Amino acid sequence: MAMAKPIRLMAGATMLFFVFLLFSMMSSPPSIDGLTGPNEAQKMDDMARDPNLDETLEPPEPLHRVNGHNYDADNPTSDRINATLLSLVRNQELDQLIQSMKDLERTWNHKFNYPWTFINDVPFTEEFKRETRKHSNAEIRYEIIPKEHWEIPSWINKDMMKESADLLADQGVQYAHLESYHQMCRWNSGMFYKHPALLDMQYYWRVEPNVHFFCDIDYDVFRYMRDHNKTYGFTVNLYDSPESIAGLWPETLRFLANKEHSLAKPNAMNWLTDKDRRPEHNRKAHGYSTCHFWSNFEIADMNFWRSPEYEAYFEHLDRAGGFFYERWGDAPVHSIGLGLFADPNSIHWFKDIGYQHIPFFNCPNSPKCKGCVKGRFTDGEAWLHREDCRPNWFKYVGNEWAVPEKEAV
Ligand SMILES: Nc1nc2c(ncn2[C@@H]2O[C@H](COP(=O)(O)OP(=O)(O)OP(=O)(O)O)[C@@H](O)[C@H]2O)c(=O)[nH]1
Ligand SMILES: *[C@@H]1O[C@H](CO)[C@@H](O)[C@H](O)[C@H]1NC(C)=O
Ligand SMILES: *[C@@H]1O[C@H](CO)[C@@H](O)[C@H](O)[C@H]1NC(C)=O
Ligand SMILES: [Mg+2]
Repeated sequence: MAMAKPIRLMAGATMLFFVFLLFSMMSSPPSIDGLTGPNEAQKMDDMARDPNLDETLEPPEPLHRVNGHNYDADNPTSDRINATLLSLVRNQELDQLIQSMKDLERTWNHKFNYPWTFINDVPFTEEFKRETRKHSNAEIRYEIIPKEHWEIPSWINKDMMKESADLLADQGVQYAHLESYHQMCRWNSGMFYKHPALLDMQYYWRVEPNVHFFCDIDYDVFRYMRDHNKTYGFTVNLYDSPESIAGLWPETLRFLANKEHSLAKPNAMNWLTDKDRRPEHNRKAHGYSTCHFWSNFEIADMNFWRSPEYEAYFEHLDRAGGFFYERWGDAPVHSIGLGLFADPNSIHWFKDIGYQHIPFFNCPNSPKCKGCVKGRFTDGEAWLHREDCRPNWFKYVGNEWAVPEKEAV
């Protein structure tokens, strides 16, 4: 049905107002079975000590290592499992991607030779293929995203999207008007693991252009995930910009109000809903702490994203429209999904993987690391230290790498 432009705009504005009304009403959310807030008595202090300063060697055995030719690139019966290094990347990010490749090949993959999968919404250039091939002995796959996985869904109203972006930009939300950024966040939230080229894969290590890896890793991290029953691995845990996700938690609660969706037992609900440490963030995000695993680094099992629980959750969020009317990131969406539907014990802090995506680091205290300052969280402005949410993760879920009580300072 064709509508005159002013009428369409007015209709859009009315809908927008309605959505905001809903969001503001959601500040007293419906009650959910099994939803327990943090214990008021446990007041959160900052970490007494930074666990990155503890001497960090390797995680517990079993660890699977190079032994003779078992990980040679051309070994058809190698010990590699069903896993790939994975990068969504644009042609113009070639140099930055090569930076990331060099670091990861030097510190880990030249030993294990896991395949790389590069994915793009447009075809890779010959130059991109030629240059990236120079930096790994492993197989490299170049894939295009199916249109229907990337394009803005039909139920999204473009006028409303534009007006929402204006409002978000007024509140200082980065990339509010960049449509491709919204598409990227949605794709990373609920689409990437459906790519036909990944259907025969179980584990992935997400790598972005222009990240740094600092420490030699001498065991197969994918085997570590499998042998230790891990679903998800992270390095950095942060607070999010509440303005970019004002409706995400209310929409999550609406999803959970349907009793068919049962939470994992145990789960990380108290980490998701902490309001002691940054009360303002929790208030602006309507009950979500905004704590999330920083998803530019992920080592994870795609079968979790493929599970009925997560799939239903993503579908619900996608229909709600917040990837486009707000700027829901894949980091909070993944993190909430994990917090609700994964056993927290299956989430692993890769404390030993030295990592930087500007402006944050994970830098362990280990002789295997070069080029980062142990315990440094950021090299940016001092206020960025407030963005560290690891203290909440360690408080509520624990830290399997912690030194025994008596040794702690
Ligand atoms: N092919 C393709 N890749 C994209 C597009 N937008 C983002 N990406 C990739 O998605 C990942 C995240 O995008 P970034 O622009 O780094 O987003 P960010 O990390 O939130 O922002 P920065 O702090 O600027 O790095 C990167 O691997 C990008 O290369 C796009 O439109 N097409
Ligand atoms: C790899 O993992 C996928 C997803 O779990 C599975 O469908 C496939 O059969 C696995 N392939 C092998 C060789 O194990
Ligand atoms: C992983 O799970 C399997 C099957 O449930 C179990 O046998 C094994 O002991 C677990 N391994 C670890 C390290 O927890
Ligand atoms: Mg980035």
